[in-house]
Amino acid sequence: MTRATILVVDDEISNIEIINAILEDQYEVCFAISGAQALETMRELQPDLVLLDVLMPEMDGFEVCKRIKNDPDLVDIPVIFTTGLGDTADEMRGLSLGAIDYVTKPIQPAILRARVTNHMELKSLRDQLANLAVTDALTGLKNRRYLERTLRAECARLARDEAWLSVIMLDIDFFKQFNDTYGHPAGDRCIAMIAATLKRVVKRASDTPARYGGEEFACILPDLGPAEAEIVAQEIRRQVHALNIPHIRSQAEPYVTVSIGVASARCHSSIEPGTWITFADQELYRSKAAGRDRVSV
Ligand code: GH3
Ligand code: MG
Ligand code: MG
Ligand code: MG
Repeated sequence: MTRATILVVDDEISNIEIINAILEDQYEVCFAISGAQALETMRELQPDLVLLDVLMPEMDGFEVCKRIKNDPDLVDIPVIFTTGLGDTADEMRGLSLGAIDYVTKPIQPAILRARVTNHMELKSLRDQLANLAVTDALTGLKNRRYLERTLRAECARLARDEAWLSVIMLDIDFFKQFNDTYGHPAGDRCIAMIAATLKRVVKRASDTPARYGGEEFACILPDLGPAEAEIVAQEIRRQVHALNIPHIRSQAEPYVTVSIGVASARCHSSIEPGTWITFADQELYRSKAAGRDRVSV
């Protein structure tokens, strides 16, 4: 297991050294000596926890915390203030800004270690929960919730350069008959095998393959136009066919096949993210109507 990363922010090197000595045997400790450097390092490293000094020149810890809590990329990283300011009002202020804890200097090593351990456990549970909420249990693929969230984010990102975005929708052919013939557990195994095929083919880090619903899948393919997305879709279709999962009651082939619809457009702030799903669905319907086991773009 990789060790959790803690960012220590303090304008005094001696403080960083003290905290580092307390935590370095258990954690990956990195540091920043100003608020601006802290924000930059957080974006780069996405640490699991931040220990934040309050009194610093230029940008103080309260301001850094405010910015962290207003930044969607940083908001989930827990902040613990470590400060010489021992007053109740300061502590109240720190906690009201969204910090999860407040530790006063001089630091008691055992106390700091214990608090950090507790917060790390909570963070890990929170991460697991967040991951479960967007993961499909049968296939391990991302679920529809994640797909829709990612589609919105990608549309906004790609709209800045009016870049291409393609969405693939995929539905298993004659799957009701498959379940009727081979049973529901075999149907589940079939869904899992198709999901594995999808993961194999759709593998760029920027791609999002997902289970959209029961026996329907979708993929978000940033920066791909219609011709390139069609190649991906054909490869998925071909590889599913090549699994040679028997399906004697399929009216297309004696194997399990899939029909695919592809929607491609250059992103623009005036185009609703849902439009890609609607159009990919229409193309999917055309593939079904034309005989199944095919791709429409
Ligand atoms: P078509 O070729 O037109 O798609 O025909 P179809 O029979 O596949 O029709 P449809 O897509 O409407 O079928 C959905 C079927 O998929 C119905 C349902 O029993 C089955 N199904 C949906 N989710 C699951 C699942 O999680 N496991 C299993 N085994 N079957 C599922
Ligand atoms: Mg200071
Ligand atoms: Mg369906
Ligand atoms: Mg189907």
